[in-house]
Amino acid sequence: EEKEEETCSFTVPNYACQRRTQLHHHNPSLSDALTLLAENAELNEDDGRAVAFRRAAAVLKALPAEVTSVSQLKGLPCLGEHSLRVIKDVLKDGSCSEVETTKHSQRFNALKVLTGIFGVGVKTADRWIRDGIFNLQQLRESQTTLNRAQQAGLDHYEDLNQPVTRADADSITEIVQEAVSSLFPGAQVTLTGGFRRGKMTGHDVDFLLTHPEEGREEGLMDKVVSWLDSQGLLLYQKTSRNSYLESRDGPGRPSSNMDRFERCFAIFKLSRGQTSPPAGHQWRAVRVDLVVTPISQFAFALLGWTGSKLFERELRRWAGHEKAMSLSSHALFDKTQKRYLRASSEEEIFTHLGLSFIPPSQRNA
Ligand code: DCP
Ligand code: MG
Repeated sequence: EEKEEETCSFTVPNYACQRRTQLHHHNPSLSDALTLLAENAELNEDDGRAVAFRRAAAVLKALPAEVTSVSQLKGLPCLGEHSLRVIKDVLKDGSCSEVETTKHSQRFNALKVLTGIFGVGVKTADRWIRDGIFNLQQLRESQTTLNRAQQAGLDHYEDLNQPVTRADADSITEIVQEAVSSLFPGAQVTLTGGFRRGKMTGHDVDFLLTHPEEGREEGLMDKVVSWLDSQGLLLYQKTSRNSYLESRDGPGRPSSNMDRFERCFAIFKLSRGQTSPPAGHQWRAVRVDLVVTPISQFAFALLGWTGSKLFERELRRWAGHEKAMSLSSHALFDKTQKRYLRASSEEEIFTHLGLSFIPPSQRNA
C-alpha cells in the first residue's frame, strides 16, 4: 500500500494559549463538524464533552495545512476517539452522520432557537421544550411569563440574531467614546471580544471602560448609561455593580469563571446613518456589553475579555496546571509565592505565565 503522502504529519502544542490560531485556517469543514457537536453538548449541559470537542476543533484550526488523512494526526493532543471518528467520516464522505442527525434533530433546533432569545439559558429552554414549546410562535401563544430581559429578547429576536457587522461595531464605538469623553474626560474606551480579535461579525459588541487614575472610574457606568438612555439609544439595559472585593472567595480567586466587574448588558438602538439596518427599517437592535474596570486590573480584564472563550479557558488551565497560579479577569495569583503578580499590559501577564505573547488576532482558538 502507498503510504508516501501520509508521512507528512503535524505537531501542535497541547494548550491553545501556547499556539497561534488565526481566524481563517485550513480545515473549516472538520472544525465546523466538531464545533456543532460541541454546541450540542453545551445545549445539553454536558460540559466535559463540550470542552473535549472544542479542544479538538481548536487543534484542527491551528494546523498549517489541510488534513487529507487521519494518519497525519497521529500524536496530536486533544483528539479523542470520538473526535477522530468524526474527522474520519468527514474526510471520507464529506460529512458525518452523527453531525447530520444532530443538525436536523428537533431538540437541537428547538434549543438553538429558544436559547437564541436574549435572556434565555439552556435550563429555561429545556423546561419550555418539556412543556411542548419548540419555537417562537409556540412561545408567544403559550402565555409563558417572561422576565424583562427575555421580553426584550423576544421583541428584538430577528435583529439580535442578525450578525453585528464591523461597521455597526465602529458606529457604537463612536457613540460610547463620545459619551465617555464628554462625561468623564480622560476615561478610556476599549473595544474587546471578537472584534478585537479581528472578526468581521459578532453576536454583540464588547467594551472595557477605565480611567488612568485608580478610583476615578467610579460612577462612570451610571453616568454613561443615563446619558445613553436620555439620548434614546437604549432599548434595554441591566447594570450590575462591582462585587469583586466583597465576594466570598476574595480577589483573584473567583470560584466561577464569571467575573465581578460593574457591568451593563444593553440593547442599543442603532439608527440609519449610524449603520445599515435592513431595507425599510429606520434602526436595528444590537447587543452591547459595557464593563468598567479600575486601571490596576485593566490588563487582566483586557486579556479576559478578548477571548476566544476556549483561549481563555486554556489560559486558566495552563496557569493552574502548569504554573500553580490562578488567573482571572481581575488578577493573577501565584500559589507558590502566595502573592498577586502585578501587570499593566497583556505582555506582562504572558511573561508571568511563562508563555510567548500571542496577539489578539491569533487568539481565535
Ligand atoms: N467573557 C468573560 N466573562 C464573561 C463573559 C465573557 O470572560 N462573563 C469573555 C469571553 C469572551 C469575551 O469575554 O471571549 C467576549 O464574550 P462574547 O460572548 O461576546 O464572545 P466573543 O466576543 O468572542 O464572540 P462574539 O463575536 O460572538 O460576540
Ligand atoms: Mg462579543
